[in-house]
Amino acid sequence: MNSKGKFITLEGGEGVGKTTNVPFIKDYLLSQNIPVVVTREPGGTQLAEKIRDLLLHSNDEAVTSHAEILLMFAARAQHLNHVIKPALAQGQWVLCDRFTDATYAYQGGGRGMSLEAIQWLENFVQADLRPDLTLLLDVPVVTGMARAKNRAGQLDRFESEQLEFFNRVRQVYLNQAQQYPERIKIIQADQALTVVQQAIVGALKPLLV
Ligand code: Z5A
Repeated sequence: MNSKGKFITLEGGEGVGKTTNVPFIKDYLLSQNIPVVVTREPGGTQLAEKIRDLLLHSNDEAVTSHAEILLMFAARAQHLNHVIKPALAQGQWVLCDRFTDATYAYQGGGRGMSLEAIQWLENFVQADLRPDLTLLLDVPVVTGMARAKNRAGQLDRFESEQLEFFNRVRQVYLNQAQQYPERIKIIQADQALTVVQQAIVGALKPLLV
């Protein structure tokens, strides 16, 4: 296979349904005879998964916002070079659960880090690589938080944040969608799953031609 694959990212605040919809999107692409690599951020390689663990579960020592953002991009550099770029070069599609829009939303919106600094790091680590399509699953913050709380298990460092944090996260995601309407498609995800999935297919179809 010699044509380059497409890079699809899935974004949104907590509990919007990313994990639920990843297998659906994968199966849909496979049904269209499209080879797809499914991955996630932070993570996706051995080292990046170790960084993920540090980012989500470091409770012994406060993680500064600078350390957090640099660790996000350190994990991303590994992931891009060992997984994403090789797969795209081989003609496979890549479906990634979160990518750099999450850094704008969580570190920029949530933590208040400078968006210019994030943009600089994005250019430094990714050069001109950007997703071909980003599906932004959007639900009101209280809905997402309620869904996440209903799941079993302990909340991680991000999930333990408060309502205001997630309101800022959501606002930056929506701003990003307004700034890049060609790339970022908003999927209203507070609807029945079958309706959400129809909207996802509708957003994917233009990429298939
Ligand atoms: N992070 C960051 O700060 N900066 C970065 O650059 C990157 C990441 C890349 C890990 O993300 C954390 O990393 C993340 C941001 C940070 N922290 N947070 N919060 P993650 O993606 O691994 O974890 P997550 O965001 O916490 O995902 P999540 O909470 O697991 O949400 P989700 O995957 O979008 O939701 P879900 O598990 O698919 O669904 C939640 C529940 O809702 C579940 O019970 C479903 O059955 C239910 N659900 C799903 N869809 C529906 C519909 N349509 N109706 C009713 N119920 C539904």
